Amino acid sequence: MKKALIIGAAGFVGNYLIDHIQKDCVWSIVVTKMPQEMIKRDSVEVCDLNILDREAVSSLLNEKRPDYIFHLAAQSSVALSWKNPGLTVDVNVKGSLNVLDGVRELDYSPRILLIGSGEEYGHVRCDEIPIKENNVLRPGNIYAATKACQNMIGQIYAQAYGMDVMMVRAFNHVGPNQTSAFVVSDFCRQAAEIEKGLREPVISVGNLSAKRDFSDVRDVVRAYTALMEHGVSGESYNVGSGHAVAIKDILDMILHYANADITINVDPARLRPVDVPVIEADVSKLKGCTGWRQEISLERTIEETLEYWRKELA
Ligand code: A2R
Repeated sequence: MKKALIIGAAGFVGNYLIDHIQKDCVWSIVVTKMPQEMIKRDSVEVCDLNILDREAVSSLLNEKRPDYIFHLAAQSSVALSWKNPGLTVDVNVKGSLNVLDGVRELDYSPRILLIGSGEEYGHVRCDEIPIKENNVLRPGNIYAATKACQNMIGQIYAQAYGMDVMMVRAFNHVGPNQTSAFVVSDFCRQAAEIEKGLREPVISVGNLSAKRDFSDVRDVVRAYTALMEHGVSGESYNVGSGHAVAIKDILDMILHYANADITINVDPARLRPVDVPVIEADVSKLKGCTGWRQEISLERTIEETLEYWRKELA
């Protein structure tokens, strides 16, 4: 039986990846979390690991000897990356390097999937949409720059050391259980709070014209396991829906499902220092390589995320 190691499994995506592997893959699962985090799952071995601790990364890899490594651990917030660029560089670049170096020292070659971001493409020109994997990278924020760097280092390790490393660029993924630091979850939470009378019937928003490529986190983790089985070493793969949707349209969907009359307030504090107008993935490489298809509509994701917040607030 193959053994999968998920590094950074206590976050939003990790939980869904565990669910999916348990349901659809015949693999044993070892996961890591930060010491202060909690993971309680049946049939899953849970270990503490800070990827900035190089020795700890090596000893965990030597002890567990996984076949597949999903590297999810990251400082994943664009907003925090402006406030704390040093931490973001440390975790997303140095931490990933620690994982790659730990793997390089092993006496066998596990498959590694490095999780990057659609944000790496940054300031994309109109004629470059939908964005292919070989597009020029022009990162527009610190988080994006660190993920672009992780991708480049992953490619170099695959070429220089013959390591079995693949990279994904995941576009915006959303779903129940996501923190309200991310736009869809934030709006759903605000709508659920309004329904419960916990706030004035006004949703505070940032830049509504930005277009992003949203997909359901459950579709995203299916793409990750499909790539683990069928992806080609040294390659990067976009993971997304292939359709950019304006934040305004997302908001309209949420207002449609909300059981309250809600007005919109543009809050200057929510506008990012630099915003990238349109990001949309070309996912033909992922589809061609794995046969993966999107299964969950944005409407369903939004309805379920709103329902999640209703339950959280109950
Ligand atoms: O920051 P925390 O305490 O929430 O922990 C996060 C963890 N993490 C670390 N793990 C090990 N060593 C570190 N030095 C370290 N710093 C942070 O990685 C969290 O539990 C996990 C990442 O989960 P989320 O922030 O919820 O990200 P999400 O949405 O699950 O995204 C997974 C991957 C990331 O690489 C994103 O950049 C990418 O997908 O979009």
